[in-house]
This record gives sequence, structure tokens and C-alpha cells, in this order.
Amino acid sequence: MAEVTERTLIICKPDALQRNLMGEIITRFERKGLKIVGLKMIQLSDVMLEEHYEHHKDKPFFDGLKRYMKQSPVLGMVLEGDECINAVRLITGATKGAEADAGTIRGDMAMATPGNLIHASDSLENAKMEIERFFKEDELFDYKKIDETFLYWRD
Ligand code: FUP
Repeated sequence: MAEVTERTLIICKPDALQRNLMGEIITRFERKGLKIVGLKMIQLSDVMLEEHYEHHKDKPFFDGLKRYMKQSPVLGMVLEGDECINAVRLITGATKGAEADAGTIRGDMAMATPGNLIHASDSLENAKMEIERFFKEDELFDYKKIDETFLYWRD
């Protein structure tokens, strides 16, 4: 099966900022070999969160989740790589930190909900929508990395 280059959206949540873990989270993705093609701080609004967490809008925790996510700026990040949506979800771990596998970001560093450090897109369709929601076209960068020629042999 041919590998497909994808892009995915990460949000380092307010607990990542408060716990000084944003660098650690970026490092884990960099070490994996994912390419950062967008990176910026964002102050989330109710409108953004109502779109982003639309699937949770009728849940009892929705208002708390919105208040939680607005407590401080967050770090938005767009990562690129072959089949990276699934790869990033594997590194992220299960929603509840207590249930997340050891070795994942949530499994190693989170116990709380909604304080589970990061959001990561869960499908190609959502990744496209989420990237468009949070990043303008000129905030995303196309560039070559040396490992693309060194590690991947594509004639
Ligand atoms: P995930 O894709 O793993 O981030 O999980 P969901 O989209 O199901 O949940 C999004 C966010 O809603 C979670 F990160 C935290 C919050 N949430 C709660 O606060 N309580 C819950 O019971 C489930 C989710």
C-alpha cells in the first residue's frame, strides 16, 4: 500500500502551558520524525470551541470543557508525515490519562480530564476541517527537510 502524506492538527491545552510541558510535547513529535508545518499560540473563543467540540455540545461536561480551554492561550500545531493522523493518535494515547498506554503523552504525563494535555485530529476529514479552522493558508509552510532525502528513498 502506498503511504499517503497527511497533515494533522494538535492543540497543546492550557494544562500543557501551566505544567511547562509544551516543549516536551513538541520534542516527542519531532523525535518521531513528524514535520512541523504550522505553530502558533491561539486564544480560543466560545465560537471556535463550539465548532471544535461540536460532537460534545449536548454533554454535561461541555460548558466546563469550554471554560477549561479558555483559561490561557493554547499552542496550535500542524504536523505533516506519512499516515501521520494515526501515528499522532498513537503517540497521544487514550482520552483518559489513567487508561492511556504507558509511553504515550497522556499515559506518561496526564491523569485528569479535561486536563489531558493535547488534542489531536482523529480522522482525515476532521484534520482538514480543524486545520482550516485554526490556521490561515499563509501560516502553513512547505519546505524540505534533510531527512526526507536521507531516510526516505523515493525515486
Ligand atoms: P480525544 O479525541 O481523545 O481528545 O477525545 P474526545 O474528542 O472524546 O474528547 C475531547 C475532550 O473532551 C477531551 F480531551 C476532554 C473532554 N472530555 C471530558 O471532559 N469528559 C469526558 O467524559 C470526555 C471528554
